[in-house]
Amino acid sequence: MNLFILLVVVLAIIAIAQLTKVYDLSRTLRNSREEEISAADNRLNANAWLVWMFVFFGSVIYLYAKYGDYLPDSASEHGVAVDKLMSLNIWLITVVFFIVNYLLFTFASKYRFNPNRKAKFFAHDNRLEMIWTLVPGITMAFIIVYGLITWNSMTGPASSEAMQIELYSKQFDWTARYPGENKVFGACDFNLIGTSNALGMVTEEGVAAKIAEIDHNIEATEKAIADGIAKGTMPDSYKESLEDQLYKLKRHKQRIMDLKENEMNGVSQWKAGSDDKIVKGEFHIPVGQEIEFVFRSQDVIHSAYMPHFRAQMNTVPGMPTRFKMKPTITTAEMRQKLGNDKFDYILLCNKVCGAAHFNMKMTVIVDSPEDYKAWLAEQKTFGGEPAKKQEETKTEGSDTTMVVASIK
Ligand SMILES: [Cu+2]
Repeated sequence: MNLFILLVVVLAIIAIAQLTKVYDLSRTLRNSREEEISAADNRLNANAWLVWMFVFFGSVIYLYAKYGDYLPDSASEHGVAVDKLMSLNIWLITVVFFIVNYLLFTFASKYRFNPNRKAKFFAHDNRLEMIWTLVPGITMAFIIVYGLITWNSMTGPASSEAMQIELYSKQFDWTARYPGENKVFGACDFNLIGTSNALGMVTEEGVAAKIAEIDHNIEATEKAIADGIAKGTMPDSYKESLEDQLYKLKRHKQRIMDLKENEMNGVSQWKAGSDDKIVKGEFHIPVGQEIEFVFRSQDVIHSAYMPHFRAQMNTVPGMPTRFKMKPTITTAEMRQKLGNDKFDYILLCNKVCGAAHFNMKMTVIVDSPEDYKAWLAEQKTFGGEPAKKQEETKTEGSDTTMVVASIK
């Protein structure tokens, strides 16, 4: 089918080229020059300009009417200001668009070639220069200042009442983390990232388990090298690659040994993590409560985009970013407002970050404070039951407990 369309297009181009040639030839036969255009042709072109102007304006108005309100009312407090700023800009652009295009098309039509008309010529006019410099200049300055004021109020520091939620991005999903009762996020470190610990949460058990895993690998690699040397059949290149692997394992272990246990608000960040709640697929936030999102990324730059709250922020590996907002409409209220009981707020990735970028999303549920509390209470903590876990680590083996003791 595609090939067929391509063929038709190519044939059409050839046909047009041939027709032009025939037209040129007929002019030569008639003894008229190419640049001599008849008054009838000029009239036709001038009218075509006007027809096209109406088609163009009509399509723009149609698109505005059809897609102008592509999002429902803002569901966050700052979003109202964003919408106001956006509407003002759209109005200005629309007015300028219609004036400029009206002049462009009507002048082209009205001032078509007329052998009896002579163009007025003047080299310079100070008043005109003033008008077309000052009017756009002042308008632009107004837009920029208004935009900056809105931006600053949106991105300023969160108030002391704000609760924090971490949104963690990686190819290709989102994870939300809530600090527990102590209101402190547990420490994270990329050296501890693994299949069962996607966020790289640092806890005593986590550190011990990772070191035990690395020790096991070091032992196996050392044994492979020793065996190879003993047998005398190991190629040099293979030995080198094993040694390289061994070096990397030891360096990884050292990095974990170097992790320092920091305190925050009087709570050890290694212990703070065990009551953190980690959720996937969907996360809840309470209506009317200021929320400060902290964004982190594991791999590449993603962008956390919540269109219904008019919120967007890049998530950058190695550099936490923030965004504060206060949701004002619960999911239930918005469903009622839109008459759509399947409606859900959404968190999307708005940066093309790889093959499954399109699928990187998470549902956001805005609850009443009571519902939110009930939901949060149901979520499991990272450490499960901390007391029980510590018991297990102690009975597992004395060497891992010793490693942790030596780091501390
Ligand atoms: Cu992404």
